[in-house]
Amino acid sequence: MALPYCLTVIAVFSLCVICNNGVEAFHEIYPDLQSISARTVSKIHRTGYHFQPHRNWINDPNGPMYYNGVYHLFYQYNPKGAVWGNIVWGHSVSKDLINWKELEPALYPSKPFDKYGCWSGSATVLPGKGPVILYTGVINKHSNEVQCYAIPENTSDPFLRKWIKPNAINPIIVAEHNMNGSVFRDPTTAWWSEDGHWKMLIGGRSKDRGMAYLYRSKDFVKWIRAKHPIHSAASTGMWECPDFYPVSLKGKNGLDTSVVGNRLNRVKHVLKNSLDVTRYEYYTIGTYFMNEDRYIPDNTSEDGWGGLRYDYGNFYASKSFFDPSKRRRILWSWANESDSKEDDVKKGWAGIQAIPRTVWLDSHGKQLVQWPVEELNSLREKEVKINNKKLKKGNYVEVKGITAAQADVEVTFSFSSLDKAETFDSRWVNAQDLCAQKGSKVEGGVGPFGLLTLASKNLEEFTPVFFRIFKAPNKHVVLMCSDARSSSLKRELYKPSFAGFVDVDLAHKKLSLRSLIDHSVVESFGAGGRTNILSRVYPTLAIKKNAHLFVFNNGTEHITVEKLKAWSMKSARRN
Ligand code: DQQ
Repeated sequence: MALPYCLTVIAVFSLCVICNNGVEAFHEIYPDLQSISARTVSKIHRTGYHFQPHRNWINDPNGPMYYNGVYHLFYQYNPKGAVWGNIVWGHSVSKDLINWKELEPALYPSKPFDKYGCWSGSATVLPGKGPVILYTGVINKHSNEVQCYAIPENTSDPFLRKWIKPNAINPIIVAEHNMNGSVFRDPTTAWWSEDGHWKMLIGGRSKDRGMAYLYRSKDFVKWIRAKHPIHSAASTGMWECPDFYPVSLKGKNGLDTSVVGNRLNRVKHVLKNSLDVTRYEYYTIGTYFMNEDRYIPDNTSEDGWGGLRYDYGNFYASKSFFDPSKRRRILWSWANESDSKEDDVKKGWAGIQAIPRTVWLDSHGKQLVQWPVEELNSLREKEVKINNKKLKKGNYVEVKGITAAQADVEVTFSFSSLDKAETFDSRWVNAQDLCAQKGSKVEGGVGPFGLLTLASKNLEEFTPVFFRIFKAPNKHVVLMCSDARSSSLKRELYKPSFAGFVDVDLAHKKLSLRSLIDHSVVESFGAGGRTNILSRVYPTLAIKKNAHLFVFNNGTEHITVEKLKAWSMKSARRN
């Protein structure tokens, strides 16, 4: 890591501990707002098909699982207000991952070991026994964390409504005297190891070194910590919500968390950490050495701030699970608001979940690929198409005939040459800075071209999602942006120019893009899900029927909209 960058990380890290009032627990705390519930829930920016509860605050997805034909999604939830606090495990169930039924909270503070909060955790389905939830209980005001165990009261209740926390065994894990118990949380789904143990990870930190502790158990109740963490990385700060799972080297099928196939060279492992310091996540792909209790990232996978990200936008505290009914691994994530706390209190709600994504290893084995679960397509209606439409520099073409505020659009762009690509400056290492410098209106060679989502009629407001192609000495560099800077006329909003580079083969001179547009969220998948960006935006004009969708090109090279399909999206049932 270059020295100035390293110093910035240390500075940000120290600052965060200070600005969190010494409580190293990340979420901003507004004691006065925690228990204020709005009388009415504002609908303007509420989503039509992204998951959110009927009111109040949510954050991390917890314990997603499929059990007896039902998908369960739990989530960190404040039942009393629209800011973080009073945290319980909200609970919703679904048959298709899209339409949900909201139930009573599954876990709420009720015991000395979780009196100050039931924080994040995971579910493991024990063969022949049923699901067990491991979660973090907070035992005092200083945010001291222990790990707790909960099981369904009645496994034959199809919705597993009630959960019990046996007194005799809880808490099942406490931090040892040489560990910092206020940075010790978020147990993963456990996996069964050939050496006769269940194993799972807990996120932590030692000084500013992020780490994932490994614990093992024969009976799921008595857990012993391995001598060393399964993995750690210097200067990354607290690792929240670690996730660890196998991916197949061939094909898109997901694998059960207990599959270990390194020896046969069929399986790689993924370790994801959510970095508390900056509130973004990164993952590595590597090898799990079961007997040594170690995970080592491949040398093609950067381990730290510059690492690969599931999503280069607003996407945090994600968690995956294996869905045995369709043999796929599914990824959930929290997308926070970007408006002010005061706005959230007025709205009466805050936080959504990204659309669940199927995740698999790319055929070259160096990165993951993600795509919205196929069930989402059941909400599509009213399809419109554009084929072979040429876009010259400065052309904006409206995609008419759909509800542009609640839509799904898939488009493939092509170009006949890359000769006009702008020269790439090797100092441009930060995609987000580059996107801020070269926004959608800044003329380029090949690109910027893409979609203008949630646009007002005269483009006073719009969120462009676009590509720009550069020429580096031995390759082309593709930048993908989802730029919120012009998304709203309202000023007091966080409007980042989110961006990521796309590792894609341009031999066919084509690039594809899919955007899920849903009132205050634009969730985009570049090049078939190789680079993804979720933006939260709050238009004031481009709302409901006044929202428009365009394709555009502001590069000198002509771009062809080879094939575009867009759909109005029905609303999901959520109660
Ligand atoms: N949110 C939870 C913690 C977790 C954090 C508390 C991540 O368990 O570390 O609501 O957003």
